[in-house]
Amino acid sequence: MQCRGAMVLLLLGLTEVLSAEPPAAENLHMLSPEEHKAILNLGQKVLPRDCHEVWESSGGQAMDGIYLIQPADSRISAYCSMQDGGWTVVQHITVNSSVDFDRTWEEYKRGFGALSGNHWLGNQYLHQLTSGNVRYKLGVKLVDKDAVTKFGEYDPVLLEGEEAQYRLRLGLFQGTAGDALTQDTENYLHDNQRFTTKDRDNDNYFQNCARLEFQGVAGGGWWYDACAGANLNRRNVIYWQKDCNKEHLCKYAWMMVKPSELIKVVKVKGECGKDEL
Ligand SMILES: *[C@@H]1O[C@H](CO)[C@@H](O)[C@H](O)[C@H]1NC(C)=O
Ligand SMILES: [Ca+2]
Repeated sequence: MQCRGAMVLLLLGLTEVLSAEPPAAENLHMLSPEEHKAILNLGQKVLPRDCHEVWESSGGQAMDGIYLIQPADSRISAYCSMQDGGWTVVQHITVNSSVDFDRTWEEYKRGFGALSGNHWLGNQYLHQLTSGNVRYKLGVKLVDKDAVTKFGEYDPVLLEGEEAQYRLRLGLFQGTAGDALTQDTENYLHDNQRFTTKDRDNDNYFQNCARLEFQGVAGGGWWYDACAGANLNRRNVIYWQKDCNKEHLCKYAWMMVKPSELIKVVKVKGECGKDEL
């Protein structure tokens, strides 16, 4: 029995070498085996950079679902929402779902949850997506308990690297939702804040905002100020200023990115380039 098992493993190993399978996605922990088989571009050798590229190369015909992408060095799988030019989903939450958003720095870095459902794609990958030569924008979609949908976008968006504690940099807002990240009537500003988790306090409050509880549930990781005018990672209340809060309940939220229609302006030495961020 043991011997046969070893033989099968050996053969499997050999097949892998012969067919030169591309390396697996880095975030296999966010996929069940069934979901892994259901990846829509499994086996594609040269991977698209993001979901927008999938959409573009399919002539706008690609279906919603899980795709392999390669934003920079990392091969990952991500959920693609194909309406409106192909968004790469970086966060999805259903209020009171069983996925716990009260996670560590390392979990927020590499992602958690299930890609086809509630999840955080990972700060490292959001950084890779937004820090290249392509200018990205951030989309936020909110659905309240009466199924009224609001939308907002920030153009551009940049997530700085881990050495900068994944600081968030946002541009101009437009949308049907309020702007809860660069403007806040409660004087909390999320733009330009570093990321905070229960085990890494980078916020502007004397305690750790990610540890503050509401009805026994901690806030989860976020770009806290001191603390929040918006927080989409508190599992029991989706919070977005006046659009979603404990009086006006929301059921779902999504955060997603796609390339901007505008060109990224990169500062060039000796030229009079303007760094828009
Ligand atoms: C989520 O659960 C809390 C606590 O049980 C409840 O008060 C709240 O209404 C729920 N939220 C929604 C949108 O159903
Ligand atoms: Ca603090």
